[in-house]
Amino acid sequence: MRFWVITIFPEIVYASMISVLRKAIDRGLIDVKAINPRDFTHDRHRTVDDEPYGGGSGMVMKVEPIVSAINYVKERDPETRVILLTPRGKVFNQNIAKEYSKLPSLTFICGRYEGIDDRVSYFVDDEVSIGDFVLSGGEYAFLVIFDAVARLIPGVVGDADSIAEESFSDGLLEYPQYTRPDYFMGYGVPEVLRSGNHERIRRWRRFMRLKITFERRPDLLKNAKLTEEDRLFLEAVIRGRGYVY
Ligand code: 6GU
Repeated sequence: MRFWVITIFPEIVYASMISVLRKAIDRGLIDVKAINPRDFTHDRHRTVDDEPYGGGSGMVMKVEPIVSAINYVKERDPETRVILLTPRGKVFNQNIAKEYSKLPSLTFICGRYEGIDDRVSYFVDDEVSIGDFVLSGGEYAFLVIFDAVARLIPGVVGDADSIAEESFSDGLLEYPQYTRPDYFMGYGVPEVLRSGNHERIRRWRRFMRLKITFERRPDLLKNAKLTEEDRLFLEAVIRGRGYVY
């Protein structure tokens, strides 16, 4: 899968390609290329920003260098989906990550400074935000989305089961994990996990996922895929009966 990033800070993008993502790049599963809008300017100072019409503080990113960069990418990769990273966009989530991971190519536009000339929006397919807070640049939003999407591409993360089981893949938070030692500062590992009884362990993990989701993110339960067993577990959680199954 191809990722293009339109950014005046290509070094942020390239310096972050480490660990799992670096290996995926080296193995040819994904390809990342940063395109600098400065390379599409024609003045001596390679100007990518200017004062806002109507006045006000800060600078605004100019439309021409960004649209020239989009056109450069589209000429080389016509099937790419162009995404503007902006706090105004649709909020990114695991469903969007899944959708993007099935596409052959994505192009992300990272805004900087106080904003970007609004006319850029006529040249993009989607506008996406990563949450209700303000970042100084879209580069960090790109890194978040890139990690979430890339790890869904077959082969990028070793164990397919670990992806299927983890938080949000079925709308629930993850169950608690433990490793040695059995006791740490008086805190033990739940007995059931050392029982060797795989059915009990499965039920306990499912129960804990439902309990933790109910306690911390009840909003997620609305869209979760629940079985008959899940409903019994949830009822026990709601009545405060603890782990009874
Ligand atoms: Cl995509 N960009 C910026 N600058 N800030 C954000 C964001 C994006 N998503 C949340 N905050």
